[in-house]
Amino acid sequence: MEKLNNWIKEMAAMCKPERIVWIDGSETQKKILEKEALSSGEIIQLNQEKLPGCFFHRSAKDDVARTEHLTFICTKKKQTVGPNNNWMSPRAGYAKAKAIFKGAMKGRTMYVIPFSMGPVGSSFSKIGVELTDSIYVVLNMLIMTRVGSAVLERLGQDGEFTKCLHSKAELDINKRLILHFPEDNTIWSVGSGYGGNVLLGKKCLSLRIASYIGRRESWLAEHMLIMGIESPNGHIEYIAAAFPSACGKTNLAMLIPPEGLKRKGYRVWTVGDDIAWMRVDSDGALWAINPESGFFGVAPGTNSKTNPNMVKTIQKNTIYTNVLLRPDRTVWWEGADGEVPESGIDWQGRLWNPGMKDEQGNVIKGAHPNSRFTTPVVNCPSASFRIEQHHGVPISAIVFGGRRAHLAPLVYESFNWRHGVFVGATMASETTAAQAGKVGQVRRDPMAMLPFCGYNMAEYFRHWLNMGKGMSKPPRIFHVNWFRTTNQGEFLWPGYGENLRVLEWILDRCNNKAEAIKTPIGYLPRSKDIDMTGLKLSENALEQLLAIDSKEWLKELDLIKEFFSQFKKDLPKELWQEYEALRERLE
Ligand code: GTP
Ligand code: SPV
Ligand code: MN
Repeated sequence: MEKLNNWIKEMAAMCKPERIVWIDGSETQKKILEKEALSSGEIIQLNQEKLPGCFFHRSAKDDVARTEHLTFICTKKKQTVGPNNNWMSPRAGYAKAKAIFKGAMKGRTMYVIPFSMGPVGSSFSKIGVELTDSIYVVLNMLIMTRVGSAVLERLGQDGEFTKCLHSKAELDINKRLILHFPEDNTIWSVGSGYGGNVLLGKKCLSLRIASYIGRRESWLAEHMLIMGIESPNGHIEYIAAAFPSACGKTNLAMLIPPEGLKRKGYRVWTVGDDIAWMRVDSDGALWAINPESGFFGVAPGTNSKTNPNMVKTIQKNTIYTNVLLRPDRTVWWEGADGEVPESGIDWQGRLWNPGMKDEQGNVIKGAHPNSRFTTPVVNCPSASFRIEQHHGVPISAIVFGGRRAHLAPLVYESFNWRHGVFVGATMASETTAAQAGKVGQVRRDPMAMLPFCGYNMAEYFRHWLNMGKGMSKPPRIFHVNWFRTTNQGEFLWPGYGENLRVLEWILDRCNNKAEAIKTPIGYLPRSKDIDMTGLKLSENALEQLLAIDSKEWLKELDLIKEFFSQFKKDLPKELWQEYEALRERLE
């Protein structure tokens, strides 16, 4: 414990907190913290009859999403982080952040949160300790990670842990930095109080730092959901799927099978909705765990039709952030169940009525588009019984996907692992409210990891190629797109539960039970290969969803070339070969 204690002393000397409190993970301590946060106004208690154990929190107006432009990877050499990360030298990073951290916790308490990503004691798990001056962060970490004394015991006398330091400081966007020091296993985050910027076990540790460690230790840390699909004969197969932020991972991970499928009796088991750690086991297959123990899910659009399992999950012990507060102290957001409330307090704390407009004439939303709930996985009716199993689940298929109004078909299968890596590496998607900045801009987002890969993406692609060579039973790799639209901008595919129709084809392909046609981009189902019983789409919709426009794809190839070129000689030549082969097939 000497290492841990010395580090805490050093950080406290810099941040100057009034006192230091260790989080033990007990219910008693949690209650005390809730009381304190209630009395300071940091959280609001919701209607305890309707929403027992639930709280509400509003973050600062300019602190409502991850801030990628303020997120840095700090390594000795700039080359280590590649062209897609913001870089600083560790010396500059520590110095800049120190200036903000200095005395930032004056008059406040510094909480010490020992946490485990992954089940405590699993050889797969990683331990972190987060120091923070925010009770909101503590309460969220208690849901999202395994916290407390058991973790300290596991850490032992001088075990390895990720040193995570966070302070709200002044919540000033001009004094906000999210810094990663992979060479020191350290994260420093200052000036924010929201989500992925401050729950340091999530994107910072489990993706940016873990991806760096994973390359060294030969495993994968990915922005992926994990779900089990139990088929009518009772056999459960697992898939992992990478979609960029706010592109449907949470919804897919807990879907309810649609009416009408010819094969009845499917059941979905949720293992995770955001992050997967995957390694090759002694059977030569890829096995995955979800390192988290909670969901930090997007509120808007969540209702009993789109995601009935989540609606049930968030009825208790849930923290709601930046949603609309109703007069009866329940919550609402755009696309929630029931009638639009007649009035409420919006996410900015202002009186709100439906249809209100701002000076530019735009409708004012009650909830922020990136408003979220933090809720324990155990609340979820579809939670997998394998979550606490230390070996995780075997993965049959990897699915990449994005939000593309055009181009990408509903689903296609790659020819092999190497081509699958190319498909993942060339993914693109329209930006969403999950990151600060413009919404709806198409950007390349390889494996949905653009904002989360802790090192040079060219090396990351090489790591993926190598992982394939290490498996005797590699998962098959697919690409999906639920978001293709008509020229009028309407979604062609109904999505949500109906997505199981596509997953059914994917699993059948894995088991050599489904037909496909070979196209230049990969194997595609014919319209009749997708079970559409009980689902009526407009005429030709399925054909449009499965159409491939070679001219458009050739244009896309130019963008891919531009993207690949920035890696110069670092890009694995296999990916250039895949690029050339695709161009030839299209031409
Ligand atoms: P992060 O938590 O940011 O990583 O997001 P996520 O990938 O888990 O996305 P989530 O499932 O929360 O979905 C984000 C938004 O996309 C929500 O508003 C959903 O209602 C919407 N969405 C999810 N699945 C579908 C779908 O199949 N079709 C359509 N049209 N929209 C969807
Ligand atoms: C994402 O943006 O991909 C999220 C939300 O899952 S956050 O935790 O804020 O990163
Ligand atoms: Mn995410």
